[in-house]
Amino acid sequence: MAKVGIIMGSESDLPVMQEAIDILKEFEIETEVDIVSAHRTPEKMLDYGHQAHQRGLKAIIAGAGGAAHLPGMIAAVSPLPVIGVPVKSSNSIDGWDSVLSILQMPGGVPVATVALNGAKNAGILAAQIVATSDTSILDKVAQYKEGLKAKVINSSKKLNP
Ligand code: RP5
Repeated sequence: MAKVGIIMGSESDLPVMQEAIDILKEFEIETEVDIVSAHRTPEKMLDYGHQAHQRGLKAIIAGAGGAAHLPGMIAAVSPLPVIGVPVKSSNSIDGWDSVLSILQMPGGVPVATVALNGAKNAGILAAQIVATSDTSILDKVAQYKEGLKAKVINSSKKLNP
């Protein structure tokens, strides 16, 4: 059963959002991936937001660019934690429009916003949410972090043998 829902406003967001899909695959967390547009398929968006938790999802990653309303609107109707990925899309001025649309949510409706095009971190954060109730995932996240540490130590050793 999928644990993390990954949605995006357009197929054009997929190259960025693929990083979330890939890292969750690395953690062996099942995902469901779909295109859900706040502006072009508003009914589908509301259905998705209302129903996601009933399918057993633990977190939703939502990516969108430009006037990026998808993450916030999903957060408005879903009780699940929503992680927003601002995408620097073709209709974005310079990315700030997506960042601010996703980041500046009103009180009571949080969206955990990652960096511009930061889908990999969104995936890791979703894995950490799943890990709070799954020790095997917790171990995998801990191993991942050890790997990050090892890489830096190796780079440092190469420069300072
Ligand atoms: C947003 O508009 C989508 O999330 C995408 O980032 C952007 C452009 O969409 P397309 O015109 O490429 O379909 O809603």
